[in-house]
Amino acid sequence: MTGLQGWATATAGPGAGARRLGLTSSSSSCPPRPPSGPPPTGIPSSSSSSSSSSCSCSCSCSGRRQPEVAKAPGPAGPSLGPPRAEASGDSGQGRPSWAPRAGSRLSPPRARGSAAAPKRSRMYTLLSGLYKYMFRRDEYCILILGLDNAGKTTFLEQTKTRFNKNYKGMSLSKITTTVGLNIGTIDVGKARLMFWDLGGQEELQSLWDKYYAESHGVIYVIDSTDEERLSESKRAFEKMITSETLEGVPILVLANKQDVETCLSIPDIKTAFSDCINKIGKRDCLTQACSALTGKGVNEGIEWMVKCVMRNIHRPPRQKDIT
Ligand SMILES: Nc1nc2c(ncn2[C@@H]2O[C@H](COP(=O)(O)OP(=O)(O)O)[C@@H](O)[C@H]2O)c(=O)[nH]1
Ligand SMILES: [Mg+2]
Repeated sequence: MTGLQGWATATAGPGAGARRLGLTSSSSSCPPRPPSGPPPTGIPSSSSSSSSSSCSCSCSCSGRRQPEVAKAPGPAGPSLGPPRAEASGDSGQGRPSWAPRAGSRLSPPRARGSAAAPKRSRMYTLLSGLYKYMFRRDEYCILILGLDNAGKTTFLEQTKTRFNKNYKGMSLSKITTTVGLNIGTIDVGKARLMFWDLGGQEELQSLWDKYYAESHGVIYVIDSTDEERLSESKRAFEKMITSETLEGVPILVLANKQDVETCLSIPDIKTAFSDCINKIGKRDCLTQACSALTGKGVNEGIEWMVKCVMRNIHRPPRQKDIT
């Protein structure tokens, strides 16, 4: 009944929109009147002919008055439609021919149109949310640290070659010492990893902590063939993991150059770094055998890192739309 009421008043001039939305009471200066055109969709064809009588009021109802019977309270509403007994008659005797049967679910076209607007806007919000979800990447910054000559830049080049389909990197054997910083990006599923390969020389190590606050993960590269510098590497590692700015950040330790026969094994390296174990704290940490040159262990290391940064709720990613 409310729908009909709204429809009837919707044609009655200024303020009709508000009334359609149910913002006004049903009492109008002029009684509701039937539509002059064809019936709204859903109205039985028998009710399409108008049977209005004349109205003498000065409102915008065009001088047509709704028959008295339409105002008689019916069982389902206070002001519209005839009593049920009359309304249920097949021929529509006793009720205005334009009035719908009591209990029918009629919704006037205008009222429907106004309901469709918020529906469309909800649909737009849903679709744009879905689009953003599908075409959005979570960006993580990964530091590649370790002493100079450990194989950091070689590892970065190998990673880019493996994870970027069309990437044509430089020949790995031609990589020379990094003076400043190398950067690289790969996409793994919905994650985008941005690598910062920092110089490992002693004077450059003091710059590492400038990047800690922004990083989501650290890959620490050890030269497994350089036993002499292992303790130096351990000191740099220890300093790094005890930095408060890096708290909770996952660390992947790469025992690199495992392709060299005489290299130290993983247990050897773990023993050399055993002092650091209780300083690692609450974070994900993995020691992975690797050869940046041949690619052994590279995929495993990266996939582990992706998993860890994604589940680390303390360092949420930066979200970027794919362009
Ligand atoms: N045999 C072997 N050599 C490697 C490996 N990774 C790097 N290298 C070599 O180690 C040297 C230093 O590598 P680089 O990537 O420049 O080290 P960075 O200073 O840590 O960036 C280069 O001569 C590389 O070819 C590896 O997995 N196996
Ligand atoms: Mg380098």
